[in-house]
Amino acid sequence: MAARRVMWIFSIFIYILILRLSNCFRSFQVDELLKGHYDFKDVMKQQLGGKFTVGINDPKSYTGEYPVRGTEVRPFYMDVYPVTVAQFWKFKMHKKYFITSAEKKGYSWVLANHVSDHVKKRWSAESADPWWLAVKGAQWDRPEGPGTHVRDRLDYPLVHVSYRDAKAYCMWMGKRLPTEEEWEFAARGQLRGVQYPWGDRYKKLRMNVWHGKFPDEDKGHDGWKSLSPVDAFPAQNNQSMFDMLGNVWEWTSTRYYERVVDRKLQDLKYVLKGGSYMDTRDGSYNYVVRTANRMGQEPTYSAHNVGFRCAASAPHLMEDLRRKNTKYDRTTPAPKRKRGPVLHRKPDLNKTTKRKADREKILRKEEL
Ligand SMILES: [Ca+2]
Repeated sequence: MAARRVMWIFSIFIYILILRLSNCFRSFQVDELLKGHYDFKDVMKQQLGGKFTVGINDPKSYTGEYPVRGTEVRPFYMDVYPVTVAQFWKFKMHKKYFITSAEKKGYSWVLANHVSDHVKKRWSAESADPWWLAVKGAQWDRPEGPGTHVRDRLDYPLVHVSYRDAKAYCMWMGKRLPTEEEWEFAARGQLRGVQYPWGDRYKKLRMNVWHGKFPDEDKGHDGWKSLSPVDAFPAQNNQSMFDMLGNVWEWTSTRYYERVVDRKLQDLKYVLKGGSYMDTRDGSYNYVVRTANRMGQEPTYSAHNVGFRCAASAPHLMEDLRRKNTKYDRTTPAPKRKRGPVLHRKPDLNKTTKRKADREKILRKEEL
């Protein structure tokens, strides 16, 4: 009896040992896979902040980007790229018990065109919008559902990520989500009030958007018919920020409210910025992709075109901002000039070359 018990304990010990060794081996494999992808994209850019305007002057817009309004942001840092698959994978390796909203719900939204027939039949359900499918098992490492993987997409933006997931990742990194104002400030660089990060005129091959008739055909004139790597296009503004517009929507920490509904009656939603590969540059299908545009979603929402990037406060740069404001702000009153004593002298008529009439006038006053 005692010998059997010892055998049981020994077997359990061997089983745990094998399990731990296989986990270690798997971690090593993942580390090898992520090497060269993880650190490369973990770069932040300093944004000095200051006064600027958010929104756009387009009265037809119904998303809340109109009217233009003045605001101010404090100095902060912003991720140069959206968070990539490799970065999040690293996070998941460290936080093994963290479950994303999509994993918890068991499904996430994927564009029907990107789902295989097999998955469509067995693993998906339609929604009110026929182009969206709720795909069972679609999550951060299975972007198009069962049978798909991200091993060859390590530099792609992370998708199927909710506000809650994004916030948890940023906190783990010692950062936070940007506010809507910060996001717009960083997108426009030094150019204020412009539609695109590079200016007001649309340019080809600068962002990943939809070309063609939605949802049947994406012609992929920009080279990409679905998601693209975060550095597929050159930096979009003069601050070297990549992928701000197009590719994936990005979560912010700003609450979203419909303008015409009482705020107290509205569900909790957060603002997403930047547009995605499913949106168009002119708004012919879905959203207009421009710096001011915005969308509101619930904190547990996740989809194939939603990602995020992180920000961090920079209070040590406040003095630099104050100095900049003093230098450039035209509303700052000019310093008063010191004036010397006023001297009251009698005019010397012999030395002046005034006209005769003036001379006579002065003489008359003196006589009085
Ligand atoms: Ca495209």
